[in-house]
Amino acid sequence: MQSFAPKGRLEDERMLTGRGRYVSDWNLPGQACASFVRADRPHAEIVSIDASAAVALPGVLGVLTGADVAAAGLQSLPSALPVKGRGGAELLKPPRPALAQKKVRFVGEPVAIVVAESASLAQDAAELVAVSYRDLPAVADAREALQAGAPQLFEGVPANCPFDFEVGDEARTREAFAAAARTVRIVLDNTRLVGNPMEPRACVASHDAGKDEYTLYACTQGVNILRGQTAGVLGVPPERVRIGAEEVGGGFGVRFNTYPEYCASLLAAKRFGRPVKWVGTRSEVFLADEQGRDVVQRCEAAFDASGRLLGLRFDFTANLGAYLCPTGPFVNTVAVVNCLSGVYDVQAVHARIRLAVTNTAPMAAYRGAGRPIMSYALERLMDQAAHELKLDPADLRRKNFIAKTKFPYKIVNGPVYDCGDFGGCLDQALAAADWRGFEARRAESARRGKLRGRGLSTYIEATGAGFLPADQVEIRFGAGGEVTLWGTSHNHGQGHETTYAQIVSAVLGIPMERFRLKTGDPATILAGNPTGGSRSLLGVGGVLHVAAKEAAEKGKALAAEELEAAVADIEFADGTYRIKGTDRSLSFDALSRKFHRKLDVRFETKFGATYPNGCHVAEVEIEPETGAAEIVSYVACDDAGNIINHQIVEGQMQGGVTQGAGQAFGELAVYDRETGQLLTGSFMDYAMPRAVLVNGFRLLHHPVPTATNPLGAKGVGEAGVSGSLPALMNAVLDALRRAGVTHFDMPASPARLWQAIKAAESGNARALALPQN
Ligand code: MCN
Repeated sequence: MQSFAPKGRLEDERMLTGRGRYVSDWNLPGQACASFVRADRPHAEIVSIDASAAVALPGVLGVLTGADVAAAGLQSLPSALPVKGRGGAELLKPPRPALAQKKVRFVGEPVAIVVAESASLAQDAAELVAVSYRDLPAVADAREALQAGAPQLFEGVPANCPFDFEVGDEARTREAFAAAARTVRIVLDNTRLVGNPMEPRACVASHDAGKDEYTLYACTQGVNILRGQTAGVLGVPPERVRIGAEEVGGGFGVRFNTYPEYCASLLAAKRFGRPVKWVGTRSEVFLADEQGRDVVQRCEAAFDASGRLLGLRFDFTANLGAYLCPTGPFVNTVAVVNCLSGVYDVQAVHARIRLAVTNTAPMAAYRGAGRPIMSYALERLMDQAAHELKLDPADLRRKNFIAKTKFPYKIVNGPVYDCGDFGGCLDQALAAADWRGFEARRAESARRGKLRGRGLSTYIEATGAGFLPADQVEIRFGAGGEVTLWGTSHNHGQGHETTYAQIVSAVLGIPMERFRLKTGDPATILAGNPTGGSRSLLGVGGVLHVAAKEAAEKGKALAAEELEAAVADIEFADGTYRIKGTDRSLSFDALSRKFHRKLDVRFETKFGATYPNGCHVAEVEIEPETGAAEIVSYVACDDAGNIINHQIVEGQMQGGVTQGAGQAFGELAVYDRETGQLLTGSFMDYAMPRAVLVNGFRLLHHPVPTATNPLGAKGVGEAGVSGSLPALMNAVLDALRRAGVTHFDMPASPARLWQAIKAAESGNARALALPQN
């Protein structure tokens, strides 16, 4: 496909000159402001709420609590899972009210909404709301929550386990392990993270009493899921909820679902007859945004004597927090096992995943949404196996890859990989990383007193499925030659404005500068998926590509008239209609200006899953005296199929790898075992990654175009995380092994690395890892 890649991104000028309108920039006439009273303890009965002092403050419109939510008939926030668990059991769905009713279950849970003339007044008034509690014992750790005698969060969720999930072939896996020459086992802590988009959550909620219609401007990854979920909570048909959004300052998965604060703000707008604006703080991001990961992973592999993989077995415990988010159960089950056996040709595979509720913030998707759980398990296990079997980690992987000739390849639990060349990707990455020269570099680092380690990962992940059945787009042509693209997956950093324009421009020949993208305008409602699962390009971009061709086809008759020829004699290529065999032509651009709006198209279809994959090779250096670690080389060779915009793809890969590095080297959300308080509730205690963390970045491409969408593209938005997390931690452990450490869990912060090295010196080789039983 011909492509017109611009310099930079179309959206950059607007962003860089401060013309982006974020949710907190949005204001409605007559709006009031909200502040939330939040639980200050992890588990308690609410004895009473006294809002009289708050309400008495001049300028306070009122205070709503869980009782008001119940009286107004609001429904529980939703949660769903399209599969059954062990023994055919359904997901147990404990209710989650927009404001706490009877009990609070995590620190930060919204208990009351206070509405006042200004934000500061609302905050002052919130501090005057007196909530009296009767404390209950709390549990923050998922494994402890599942143990007998643990504090129980919900009557309807026995043993704190709302779902027990399994996939694969248990009997065949048991046989494979029984027949194995060697087995390898590790237990890993896939740590808890806070998403932390740049823009804290915010909303402007209003209610039109005449039409009984709600409007919500909110930080969102796409309006349709938010609209459906919010309408469900309000108990009205989706048509009565309008969702709007322009700029959204990052999503990372935690801006996908509706939130209690949005629903409570809409209720308050209706109750007080005024628009209500709420702008959250960074502290509220830490306490009450959906969080990510927090899975304990028991992983086992069985091999024959030559290192051929015979079977894989996984047993995971996932911490879902105090309530089930709409996507929490899905992300921690189905999304984890979409690539259950990774890039390996093995069918004797079984996985069990137990979900647990605990007194912590609810969990949902975080960049990778389940896939980094699986890639981390598999790729740490493969490096561990190479170490124990005394094989080269690259050779072990190559020996077990699904061969290029075996696609389409169905994995044991059903998903079908469309295409790939895992060996080719590996070879390209190894060559760029100078795999063979590593021992010399290790020796050179040692001369400088540094521990050098190398880690590999050959990941695969699923992109593209999407929750909703179709993606609808619209292309509108204006009189001045401007083109407006309409879609449903929201652009919150991924550069959609640029790449979508590129795709349509390539078909119709209209310069990209004349394109605009609209995704969050309540005036135009299209069916389709939000941004998630790295599917916007192949899902929405793919449909736009077809829609652009439809527009060209639609214009053929008009072009024939203009050129005074028969339609059958008109051909279209590179944005131009031509009478076959002549030099008489007319550009689509000229035609669309003349007949503006007549060539508009609305088109819908859906393109399905495809599997980006790649090989990442990391080298790290650790200073044993301080524990300071540095990534000294990073090579990522990825198969993203055809690439539409290299600059954006490289940005996405860098972002994903850096996000993996954040988890590997510093980020960690810690709840205190005794008090249930979030100990890492600010950037003073929670180590966000910085750009300097990732050095010597080299990005390579090994495209194997997919036939599952017309662009031949695979997703890239999350791939960097799936590849980097295991590669980096494999490199860290490889370095630590030189100091006698045998097991180590994230994060590889200086303090933890130093402690692990010191503990190994005293004979404890696995002091900073979970017990391996
Ligand atoms: N692209 C391309 N060629 C390809 C694949 C993609 O040119 N073969 C381009 C696309 O056109 C798009 C970008 O790369 O501009 C990412 O595309 P895609 O892989 O389809 O992913 P999405 O756009 O659906 O983004 C979702 C993904 C997810 S799920 C999370 S989480 C995430 C991420 O993207 N959150 C982000 N990247 C983020 N980047 C920023 N800046 N902020 C976030 O919140």
